[in-house]
Amino acid sequence: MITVYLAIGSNLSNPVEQAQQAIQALRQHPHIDLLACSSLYSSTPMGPQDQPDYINAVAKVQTQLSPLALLDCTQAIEQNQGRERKEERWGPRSLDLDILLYGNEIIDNERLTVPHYGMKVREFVLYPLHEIAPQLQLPDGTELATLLHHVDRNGLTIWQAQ
Ligand code: A4P
Ligand code: MG
Repeated sequence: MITVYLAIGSNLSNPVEQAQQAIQALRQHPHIDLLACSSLYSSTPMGPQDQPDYINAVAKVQTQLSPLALLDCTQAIEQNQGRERKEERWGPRSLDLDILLYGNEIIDNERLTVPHYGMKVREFVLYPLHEIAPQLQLPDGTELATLLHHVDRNGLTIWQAQ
């Protein structure tokens, strides 16, 4: 079994419900065990500012799925929740599920980059992750707690405590 951290993000079509539904989908998945989930956070948009605030959270799961099989699952959950892929970079979305960490593996292929390329600088990833994994070390040895010291909360607040 591999321990995996997933980032959940939504800013369209009732983001709180989107996040809760995604967590429920992970909980019910036959090949994924949900171990923990952070609170739901409200965050200001990274990227274009003319879009609604986001709801963000991080889930800790265990799975025997390969990285790409897991990506198929998370993308299927996105599709089920009405995700449309648009051209605009960092634009609004009903649900985004990103694989942050897959055990201690470093993965870099056409479909998957793990650790997630933006995770070290995104407050809406680091703070929820720290809530459920305060002792975490990244595969390169970086302490999560150290990263937090360098990243401003940027208005991040707990929307719904878990
Ligand atoms: N892909 C590669 N690595 C991964 C990974 N570790 N996890 C590939 C998941 N997917 C990965 O993803 C595009 C492709 O990335 C996938 O087909 C997969 O093969 P996508 O979900 O279609 O596109 P995306 O999520 O829009 O990608 P992008 O542009 O990287 O978006 P980001 O970086 O995730 O940013 N502001 C706040 N406050 N909160 C947010 O959650 N999110 C975004 C999206 C912008 N601003 C935000 C937030
Ligand atoms: Mg994504």
